[in-house]
Amino acid sequence: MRQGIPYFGSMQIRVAGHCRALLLYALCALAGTAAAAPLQAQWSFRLLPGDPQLQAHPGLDAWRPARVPGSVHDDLYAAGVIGDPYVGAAEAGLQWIGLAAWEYRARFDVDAATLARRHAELRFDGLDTFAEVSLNGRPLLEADNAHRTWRARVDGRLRAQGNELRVVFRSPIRTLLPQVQAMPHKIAGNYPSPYGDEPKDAMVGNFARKPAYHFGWDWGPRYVTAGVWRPVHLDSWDQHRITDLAVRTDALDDQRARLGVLLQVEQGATVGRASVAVDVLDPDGHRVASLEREVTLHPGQNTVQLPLEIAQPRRWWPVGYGAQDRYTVQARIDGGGDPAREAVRRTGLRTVELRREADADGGQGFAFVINGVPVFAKGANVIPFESFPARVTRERLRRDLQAARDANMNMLRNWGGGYYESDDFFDITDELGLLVWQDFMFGGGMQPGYDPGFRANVVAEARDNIRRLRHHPSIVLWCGNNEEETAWKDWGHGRQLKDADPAFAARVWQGYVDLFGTDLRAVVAEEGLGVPYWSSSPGNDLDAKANDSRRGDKHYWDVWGGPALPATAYLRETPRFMSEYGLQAWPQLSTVDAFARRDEQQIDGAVIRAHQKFMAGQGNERLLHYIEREYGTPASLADFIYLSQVMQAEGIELAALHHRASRPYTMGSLYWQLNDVWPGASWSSLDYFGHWKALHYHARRFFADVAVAALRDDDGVTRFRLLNDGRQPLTAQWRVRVMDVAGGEFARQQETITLAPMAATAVADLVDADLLKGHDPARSVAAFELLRGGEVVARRLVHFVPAREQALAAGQLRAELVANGGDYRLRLHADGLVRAVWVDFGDTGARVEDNAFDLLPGETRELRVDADARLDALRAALRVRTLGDTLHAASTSPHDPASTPRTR
Ligand code: BMA
Repeated sequence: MRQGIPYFGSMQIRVAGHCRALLLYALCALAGTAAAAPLQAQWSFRLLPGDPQLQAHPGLDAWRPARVPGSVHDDLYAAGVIGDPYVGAAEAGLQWIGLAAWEYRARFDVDAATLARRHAELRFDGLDTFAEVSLNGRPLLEADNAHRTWRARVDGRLRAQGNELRVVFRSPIRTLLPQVQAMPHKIAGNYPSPYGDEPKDAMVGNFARKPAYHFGWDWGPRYVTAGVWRPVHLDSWDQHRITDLAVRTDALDDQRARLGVLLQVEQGATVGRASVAVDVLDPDGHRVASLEREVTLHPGQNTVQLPLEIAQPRRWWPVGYGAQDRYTVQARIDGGGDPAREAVRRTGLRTVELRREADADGGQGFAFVINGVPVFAKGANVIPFESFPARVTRERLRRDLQAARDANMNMLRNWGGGYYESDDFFDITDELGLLVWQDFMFGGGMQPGYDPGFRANVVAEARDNIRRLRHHPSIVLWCGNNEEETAWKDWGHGRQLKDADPAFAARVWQGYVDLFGTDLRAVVAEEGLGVPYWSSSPGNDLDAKANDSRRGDKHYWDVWGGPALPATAYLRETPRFMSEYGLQAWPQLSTVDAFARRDEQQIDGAVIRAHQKFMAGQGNERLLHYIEREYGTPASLADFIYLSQVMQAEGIELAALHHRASRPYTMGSLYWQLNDVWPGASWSSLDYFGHWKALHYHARRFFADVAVAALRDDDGVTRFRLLNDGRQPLTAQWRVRVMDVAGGEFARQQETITLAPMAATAVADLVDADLLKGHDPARSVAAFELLRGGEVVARRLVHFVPAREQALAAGQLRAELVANGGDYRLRLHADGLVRAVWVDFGDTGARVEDNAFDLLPGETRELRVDADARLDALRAALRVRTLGDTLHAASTSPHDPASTPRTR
């Protein structure tokens, strides 16, 4: 049966009453707001009367209940007007929503204390996008940027009862289309709409400051949504209020930290005196520094600087390098006592350097150095977590970010085609020690940087978001955009425009340079508290060449994209920092069940294609190209899913280990992509429901501090390297064994070695003949291992032929599930070589401690299984797949797991 997609919207509402006590208020203030209470209101929405869409959708001009924060798609879904936008092939039928104007209305009362205060302000943390706001019948503000915070003073405009706030959202397509269509030559957009709602030759997305992925991307649907997508606050005060609190680290060593606490204080119409106090609490909650000062405040914004010192400061470190200690800085003006006069930030003490060392041969490195320690960045790119961002809960973020850390990642790149993530996101990355590379929100194509008004809008957006987020120690880079420079220089965007209109092309490029070379760099320098700026990914900060393996960061898509080279091509691409590379895979069947009925589940079916966004649904052909080259032709959708995951995991592992083996020349490896925006095919390692694809289990091994890189290229040479990202040298044994797939070792070598810290150590380059010693390559496997105290701590297998030619027999795995006190154990025994074991307990909710691994002939492994279900139910649900079984499967039924081994 088709499962509904869970709806998270209602859990987002924040409750004002929880902010009373200072400590609890501190937690609220951590949400990035200096001082404000969320507006308590009854919200409704309707199609704006008179809108042309009314003809096709009569009756929608009647008010219906709405949720704020939210989106019009979610409100229409909750009202029963539309079906679930993630289920079936719903997209084509919902594009009218993005062409309509929507009106939201909030009715609210105001308490006496608020009314009695001299000043009041309504603050909108997110209006998506072209919005006209009115209060009690009078215009209040006009907004044109979903990424900005919009504020309006409402002094004297509130009443005790029956206030009415209205927000009209104009269709971004209809708003911008006339201006875009009037351009004699267009600038490059991203993904044209296949649905006819927007002309393919006049895309508006790059002219709107709205999440780019809403217009459709190659991993997600096109839903040009609208709405109040972040909370609305009502703030009130008398004399003055704190509008921002920043903590600058002026000096940091083991003995002391010198901090500059920067308070923004807004003062009313007359000059006044005030007392300002700051306390710093250490990670255990002990007060370690305090300061109180009398200041003179002038009408308008005042910056108050307070110097503080902390002795023996505790650093914030990325995971794997030390603790994630954080300090709490509390500020009060006039003794505090209400939200407007207090502010709290939780921050960490660390230094960040983007090290750009030049080589003798003209190359230039790209390495993050945190607290003086060069960190090899291991991780993935993050895309939005939903098409409708207000659905994303803190629990959801924690689930996927915890999974990133569990897979031994230490860095995530927040890609520029979405939105600036919530405070929750960064609070969790701070806590987990995940470094964040933060793009500004430009996902590709080009934008009207030649328009000073557009640039000013972006600068305001950048200032809002840097100020909101700059206390987070996890943020270590602000990057101008995703792929705009390389698109202009390498994909023909620049050349085509130059051919058509050289003068306009020059203006467009100058606008680009002004925006990303000058304006955003300046805002980051002014506001970013020392975090480095990088103009584009990939790039070398406006160097002549944008995507250069020898300089700066690199996106590499010759595997999967363009020429669709085999995964071994990864071994011949050695950049300074690989910020994107990827292979797709389908999510597991239970995730497919959430959007497709069983009778819709064919590889080439309409619903399956609707959830495969690469090249207008052609992604499955690309997947088959990779699967068939290495493994063979899948017999069913279930086989296709499994083989796509095996292919993705093995390919990305090869690349990631190569990057790590190239340390220190290469200093980072971020694959595309961590997560999903909806249930569908994509490059992610976590699916929409948080299930780990095979890749995520592999990542936990290939990103582990200590790992084995045995990398065999098509020329039959295996480079054997040992990786140690730890800060200490490590003495261990390496061992190489070569054996028949049915068992029987015919070569073995073992030696003790000391691995240097934070380094890749070369062991040997081995040609096939050295390893095979005359044995049949199709019947052989080599195991490269690292042992400590006799235990294998890391292993990588090398095969000498593609899997489809390897003598992998079926029925080589025996599985037994036994009860073990409160939990269960799964015993697996391999008679011969077993590749790509996939353990699946169906919908029982059982969790197995490892998955997606290989077993050597004669090997036994026991895995812990956490489950609430009974033993017989688990046994009935258990399916274990292997590559050998799948490649031998004759079954064509889409739901036969095809490969259940002998289970007891
Ligand atoms: C990269 C990204 C995204 C895209 C991905 C997969 O170039 O920057 O724009 O989703 O490739 O094609």
